Formats: sequence, C-alpha cells, structure tokens
Amino acid sequence: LHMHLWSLGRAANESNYPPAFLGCFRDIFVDSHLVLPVTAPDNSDAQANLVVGCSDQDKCDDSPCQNRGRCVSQGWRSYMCECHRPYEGNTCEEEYVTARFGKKNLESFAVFSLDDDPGDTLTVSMFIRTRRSSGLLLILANTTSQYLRLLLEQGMVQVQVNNFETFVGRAAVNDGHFHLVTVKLEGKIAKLFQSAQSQGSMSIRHIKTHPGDLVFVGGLPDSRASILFGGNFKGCIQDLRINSKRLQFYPIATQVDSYSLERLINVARGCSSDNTCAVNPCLNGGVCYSMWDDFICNCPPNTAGQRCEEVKWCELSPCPATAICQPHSQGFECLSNVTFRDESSVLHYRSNEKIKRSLTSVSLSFRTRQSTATLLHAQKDLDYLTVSLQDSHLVMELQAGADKNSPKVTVQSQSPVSNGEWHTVEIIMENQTFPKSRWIMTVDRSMNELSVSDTAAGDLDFLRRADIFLGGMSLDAGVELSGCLGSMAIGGLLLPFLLDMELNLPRPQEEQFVRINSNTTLQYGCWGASVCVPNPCLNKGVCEDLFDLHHCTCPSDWTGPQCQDMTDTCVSSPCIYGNCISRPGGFKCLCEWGYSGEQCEVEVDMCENNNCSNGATCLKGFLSYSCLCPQNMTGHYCRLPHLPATTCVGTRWNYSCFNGGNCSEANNTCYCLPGFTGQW
Ligand SMILES: *[C@@H]1O[C@H](CO)[C@@H](O)[C@H](O)[C@H]1NC(C)=O
Ligand SMILES: *[C@@H]1O[C@H](CO)[C@@H](O)[C@H](O)[C@H]1NC(C)=O
Ligand SMILES: *[C@@H]1O[C@H](CO)[C@@H](O)[C@H](O)[C@H]1NC(C)=O
Ligand SMILES: *[C@@H]1O[C@H](CO)[C@@H](O)[C@H](O)[C@H]1NC(C)=O
Ligand SMILES: *[C@@H]1O[C@H](CO)[C@@H](O)[C@H](O)[C@H]1NC(C)=O
Ligand SMILES: *[C@@H]1O[C@H](CO)[C@@H](O)[C@H](O)[C@H]1NC(C)=O
Ligand SMILES: *[C@@H]1O[C@H](CO)[C@@H](O)[C@H](O)[C@H]1NC(C)=O
Ligand SMILES: *[C@@H]1O[C@H](CO)[C@@H](O)[C@H](O)[C@H]1NC(C)=O
Ligand SMILES: *[C@H]1O[C@H](CO)[C@@H](O)[C@H](O)[C@H]1NC(C)=O
Ligand SMILES: CC(=O)N[C@H]1CO[C@H](CO)[C@@H](O)[C@@H]1O
Repeated sequence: LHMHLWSLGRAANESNYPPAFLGCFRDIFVDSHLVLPVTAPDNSDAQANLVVGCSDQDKCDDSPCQNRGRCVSQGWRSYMCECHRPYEGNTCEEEYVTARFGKKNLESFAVFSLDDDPGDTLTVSMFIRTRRSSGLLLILANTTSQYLRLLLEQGMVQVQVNNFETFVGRAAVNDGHFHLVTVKLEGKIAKLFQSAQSQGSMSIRHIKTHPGDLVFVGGLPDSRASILFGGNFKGCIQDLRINSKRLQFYPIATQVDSYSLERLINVARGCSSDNTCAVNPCLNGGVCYSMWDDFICNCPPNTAGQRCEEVKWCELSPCPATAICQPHSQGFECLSNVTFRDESSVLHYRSNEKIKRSLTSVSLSFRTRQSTATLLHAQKDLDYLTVSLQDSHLVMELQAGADKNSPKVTVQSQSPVSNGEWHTVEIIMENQTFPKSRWIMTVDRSMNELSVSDTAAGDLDFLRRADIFLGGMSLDAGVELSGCLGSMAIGGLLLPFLLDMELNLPRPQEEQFVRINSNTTLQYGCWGASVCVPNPCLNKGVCEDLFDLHHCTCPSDWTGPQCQDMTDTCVSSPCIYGNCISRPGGFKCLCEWGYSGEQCEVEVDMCENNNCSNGATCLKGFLSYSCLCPQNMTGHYCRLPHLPATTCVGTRWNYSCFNGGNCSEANNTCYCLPGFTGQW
C-alpha cells in the first residue's frame, strides 16, 4: 500500500513510472484510517506538492499574461502565455531593452555573430523608431560580401540583396513612432513588411548564411563605409530577431535563444530623446518645445517657418504711406510709383556691394506719351546698359562682357509703347548658363510682344559696381522723362524710390540696390500733366484728361480739336430739291419750283388751291395743271358757259360761230363773246 500511494506522487526515478498523477483525492481510508488528506509534519518526505482543496478553475481566468499577451490553457492548472513583441517571459512581464543609437549624434553600432545556420528562410525583424530619413539599419555579411543591407532612404526602408537587387518600401517609417519592420528572404524572393502590411517584394539570387557571418546594426565599424549607406542610424531599435533567435543589445533576465553580441559602441539603453531644444533652434524669439528627437517652435506673430526663420516683415508696416510693402526673400521692399516732369531730377543708385547673385534681367514699368527719353542708364568702363524710348518704342542697348570685338546688343519692343498706358517690360538673358547669350524682351507679358536680340552679350554683373541713373543719362544731364515709373528691378532686386532713411525699418535683406541721397523731392504716385486746367476747349467744349493729353467734347455746332470751327451743316447735302444755306444751329433749304418741306423733299400738289371752277376736275401735270370742264362749261378754268354753235348764212359761204359768238354778216366772221377770240 505504501508503494502504491507512492506511485501516485512523483517517484525518484521517473523513467520507471508513468507520469505523476494530476488531480484530487478525497476520503482515502485504509482500515478506517484517513490517510488523505492529512497534514504531514514539517520536513517529512511523505508528501510533496500537495495542497488542500480541489479547485478546478482555469488558470487563464486570472489573466496571468501581462502586456496583452494571449493566455493558452495547458490542461488543468497550467497555462502558457503567447507574448506580443517586444514582451517576453512566462507572463510576458519582461520587455526587450530598447537600444538608442546616435544619442547626441554619436556614431554608434552593434555587431553580432551568427553561431548557427539560420537555414534557407531568413527573416530579419525589429522595431525601429527614428525621425531621420536616411541611415544604415542592418548589414549581414560574410568575409567576402555584404549580402543583405537594410537602409533608410527618404524615410522608407530599402532592402539591398547581394549589392545589386534593391527595392524600397511604400510607407515612410521616420515619423518618430515605433514600426515593426520585417524582411523575409525565402529562396529566390525577398519581401518587406511593415507591421503586417506588405511593402513590396523582388526576386533575388539565392543567398546562403553560414555560422560566423556577422550582423552589423546601426552602422559599420568604419564610419566612412557607413556614409555610403546613408550614415549611422539615429534612433531606437528593439526586439531584433533573425528567424526566432534574438539579437539582444542589453539582455533581459529571461533566458531566450540569442546570438552573441560582439561589440556595442555608443549604444545606450532605453529610447530617450536628445534635448533638441538645448541648442535653441528657434529664431526670432520663437519658443522651443521638445518632442522625441524633434522640436516645435512656437513662433511669435510676424514670423513663420519651422524655426520661425521667416519674418513677415510687411506686417511690421515698414513702409511709409506713399508705398506698398512687398515681401522679398529674407526681407521686404517698399514699392511706389513716381512722376517725372521737367522740374524732377535724375535718380542715382549703387549696389550695397553685397550682391552675389548673377544679374541677368531688367524689369520695369512705366507710363508716358513721350516718344524719346532715357529711362535707365549705367556704365562701367566699356560695359554699359541703356533702356530708352526711341520713336515711341522701348529699346535696350547693352554692351557687356566687353571686349572690343563683342557687338552691341540691341533689342526693341515690337509695338509702340508711348501711348499713355502703363507697360511692364521684362528683359532677360535667354540662357543664363552661357557667358554670353541673346537677350529677350517681353512687353506686358504677351508672347506676341516678344523680341529677341540678333547678337549675344554677357550678363549685367558690372552693375554691381556701376552708377545707375533713372530718368536720364547722368546727374548733370537733367531729367529726360516726362511720365511715371513704377517698379524698376535689376536681377530681381528693386531700385527703390524711397531712401533707406525714409523707411520705418531698415531693409534686412543682404543684397540691395540703394538710392544715393540727394535733396530731390520725389512726386509719389502717377500724375499726368495739367492738360484741362485752364480749359483748352472753346465754345463750351468739355475737356477730358487722357494722361498728358486732352480731348475736347464739342457742342454740336462746333468742331475741331479745340471746338474752334463752326460745324458746316450743309456738308451732308440735306436739301433734296433745293439749295442749302449753312447757319448756326442748322441749315435752310431753298426749294425748287414744285417742292417744299425742310429738306425740299415734298413734291407740291399742283391741284392744291386750283382755279378750276364750276365743278371742273383738276388734272395734275408737270409743274402745272389743267381743268376738265363739265359739258356746259368751257374756258381755261371752265368759267365760261359752253353755248351751242350758231349757224350763219354768209354771203359767200355758210359758217358756224362757236361759244355764243353770233354772225357778223358783213365779212363772214363772228362776233365773239367776251373771253373768246378767233375768226369763229
Ligand atoms: C532508474 O532506473 C533505471 C532503469 O531501471 C536505472 O538504470 C537507474 O539506475 C535508476 N536510477 C536511480 C537513481 O535509481
Ligand atoms: C558570402 O555570401 C555570398 C552571397 O551569399 C556568397 O556568394 C559567398 O560565397 C559567401 N562567401 C563566403 C566566404 O561564404
Ligand atoms: C503704381 O501704379 C499702378 C498702375 O496704376 C498700380 O497698379 C500700382 O498699385 C501703383 N503702385 C503703387 C505702389 O502705388
Ligand atoms: C541653356 O543651355 C544649356 C546648354 O546648352 C541647356 O542645357 C539649357 O536647357 C539651356 N536653357 C534654356 C533655358 O534654354
Ligand atoms: C541740394 O541743395 C543745395 C542747397 O539747398 C543745392 O546747392 C544743391 O545743388 C542741391 N543738390 C541737388 C542735387 O539738387
Ligand atoms: C387763280 O386765279 C387767280 C386770279 O386770276 C390767280 O392769281 C391765281 O394764281 C390762280 N391760281 C391758280 C392755282 O392757278
Ligand atoms: C350747266 O348745266 C348744269 C347741269 O348740267 C346746270 O346746273 C348749270 O346751271 C348749267 N350752267 C349754265 C351756265 O348754264
Ligand atoms: C349780235 O351781237 C351784238 C353784240 O353782241 C348785238 O349788238 C347784235 O344785235 C347781235 N345781232 C343779232 C342779229 O343778234
Ligand atoms: C368785219 O367784221 C368785223 C367784226 O367781226 C369787223 O371788226 C370788221 O371791221 C369787218 N370788216 C369789214 C370790211 O366790214
Ligand atoms: C352756198 C350755200 O350753201 N348756200 C346755202 C346757205 O343756206 C341757205 C338756207 O339754208 C341755202 O338756201 C343756201 O343754198
């Protein structure tokens, strides 16, 4: 019996017996002696691993697995935890130690050696956290070749196999969060995953790992070699594995199958951030807030940019009221228009001697009716530039990069520009990569108005050291221009009309043209000459100001540029059948016979007011009429009675007397009634 009970527990020699009983006993009596459960005295070897009670609760109900590990029941009273990465241990209580690479920008790396053959399928996986867009993550190498490289390029993971075969993941990983990166080399195919998402694959030549091959993490011992692959990694790596074997930078307490660490250089425990605000990266009074390996600048008003490096200068109202502020790279310009007249002076400019850019363009806007004038002139030794109006066209003449043989460059606007409208002209070097090139002029940004010089000249860099004049050839020559100038710029740098001392703030930009002080007062804005006061229009004509030109709108009976001429009202031949007489306010028609109306357009009715009497009908004729008499009437106007003829017996012949005439027997003729005549 003793032996039998012994067999219920664990025997000293396990191999002789079936596995130990796992379960409960109750009320075991031997000869009415209770043998189980009994309390054995201390340090007795009669019982081992027995407890009182018979709980049959599933161990997983107590949620023994930490860090979201999955509990798997293993029969009664036993369980196993399936841990999520990067957790480890029986209850997933331990986390793999995160390794910090590149802390304080130190060059760091780790080296492991493979002590076994990982087999045909090679899976490299790790958590990475970084804000860098490039850097070396991992290299697998044997003595002759680096056959697998994982790099960061433009924030994406790049996989290189056998030096030549390369592909890049789709999603960036440099957002400062942890990403699980997995690369699988299965036979002749390489695949990349981030978290569980596939990032692409490529076919490769088969690779073979051997014991003794090395794994470089975060960099190579030779830092110059690291630079070829984006430099040393800066960021954190955790829970690095090759297949199921761990590569631990700082080992955890739990025993896990790991490859051995050979070197660990400048790799720190944990994943603390560099103090990115320590160097105070925010400019212009921006306040720095640290983020992991990054910073945010809280910029004061009027500044912008990641480091508050952009000042919104115009919001500081640096320009006087006569000008409009325009932002300029690293500064501002005050734009204004000025009017040049006889009493104005030529303006004088020089560079501030800090202009570094190549000067390859001139732009200007102007408004004038002058057909000939110098707008801009500058000369240095043999080189010169003149922009002028000639015969109402804009002309640039340039001699630059001068040797005696180089021809002068002339380029001229297609159309006249002296029409009193604003025009904007751009003149640029056609190809700035050549020392000499043709020059192109465009007017009002219209491609139809594009002119190209026949010959080539160099750039305008001589203007960095030249005196530049606006409005005339030199200070002594007097102003030639009558009209307005707007923005004038050389190489994109303004020739400002305002003196620096007239600005509320100095211009901060490095490269400037500066107006040389003189006691000229400029007339800001664009004002035409006084062309309507006094009114040049005569005879109550109305004057219209068309900028340096007027137009008279005349009352109807006056004409001419000044309304000085009376209108010839007959010029349109208004009288149709008659003669025209011109008069102030109109004309008069003298109509021909038979016509009437204002313009003799009405033919007169000849029967109107006719003298046909006694019911006669008036018959119209050309400029006359006749009367058709009733039967008993006669005469021109039918005023005479139509009497029957009288038959007379004459001495020599018989005859008739008409119209009431009676017989005059004496000489065979008739006595006629009044109004009639003739023999009969
Ligand atoms: C256990 O049993 C085996 C086989 O019966 C025997 O060879 C061995 O010596 C025993 N071990 C002990 C510690 O009794
Ligand atoms: C190193 O690896 C490459 C690629 O797998 C292989 O071609 C080469 O033979 C290996 N060299 C040694 C010495 O193992
Ligand atoms: C100059 O004149 C142009 C045309 O009238 C106008 O559009 C521009 O705003 C003016 N510039 C300034 C600074 O007044
Ligand atoms: C300037 O010339 C170079 C060399 O011929 C050429 O590559 C480039 O495209 C040209 N640029 C322009 C704007 O024509
Ligand atoms: C400036 O003013 C002074 C005296 O007021 C005068 O002599 C001088 O000619 C002026 N200079 C210019 C450039 O107008
Ligand atoms: C009608 O007769 C009067 C008197 O003889 C004459 O003055 C007038 O012109 C005549 N009118 C017309 C339309 O013939
Ligand atoms: C002419 O005849 C009409 C009727 O036909 C008559 O009324 C009229 O009085 C006559 N006139 C004369 C002058 O006899
Ligand atoms: C003829 O007429 C005249 C005047 O008209 C008159 O004096 C005379 O008596 C008339 N003779 C006859 C025969 O009727
Ligand atoms: C003929 O008669 C007319 C009147 O009809 C008269 O005037 C004239 O003198 C007469 N002549 C002769 C020769 O009798
Ligand atoms: C010449 C002529 O014919 N004479 C005639 C005139 O009229 C009378 C009367 O009617 C006649 O008798 C005449 O013979």
